[in-house]
Order: sequence, then C-alpha cells, then structure tokens
Amino acid sequence: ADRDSDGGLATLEARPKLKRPSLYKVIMLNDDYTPMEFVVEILESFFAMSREKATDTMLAVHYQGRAVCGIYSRDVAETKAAQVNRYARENEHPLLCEVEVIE
Ligand code: NFA
Repeated sequence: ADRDSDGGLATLEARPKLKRPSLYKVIMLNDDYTPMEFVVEILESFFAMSREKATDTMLAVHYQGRAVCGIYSRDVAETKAAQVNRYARENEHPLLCEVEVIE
C-alpha cells in the first residue's frame, strides 16, 4: 500500500548504468600435429556443427591459421575453450582454443 509514494520518481532519477553482457569468440588455432579428423570430431561434439560445417571450419583453421568456432557469453566461451584444450591434451594433441572478447 505504501509502495511508490513518489510516483516512480526515484527510479527515473537513479538510473543505474546497465551494460549489455559482452559476447566472446572461441577461436581455434592451427598446429602442425593434430589430426584433421580429430579436429572435425571436436567441432562436431563441442560446437554442435554438422560434419560439413566442421570440415569447412577445420580447413579454415588449417589454411588460415585460425577461425572462429562460435560466439557465446563469457562463461560459455571460457568453458568450451577449456573443455577443448583439456580433451586435446588428454589425447596428446597440441590443439588449442582461445577466447577473445568482441569489441
Ligand atoms: N594442421 C593440422 C594437420 O595438418 C590439422 C589441423 C587443423 C590442426 C585445424 C589444428 C586445427 N594435421
């Protein structure tokens, strides 16, 4: 009953500065040793790519040195990169993903 005694004025005057959450790219880096088929399977399983898109992305990394695997919130991007890096290491491949903020 006693709420909004100022007709919402406090809300209008004290506008907290809200930022949209930033987005983050997961970037895969090329190396000379990780088998192409292993990379394709990673892109299918960790980034939900079709075989065709995974193959295109793997080849983009192979020929251009790096490529974006996906764009996510910070937590999801960091988790996916860490999962890929751990899985590659467990399988004794040097494959690496890194995370980069957009803007
Ligand atoms: N360059 C690797 C090879 O020739 C394949 C690769 C692709 C590695 C994409 C890492 C990322 N076996």
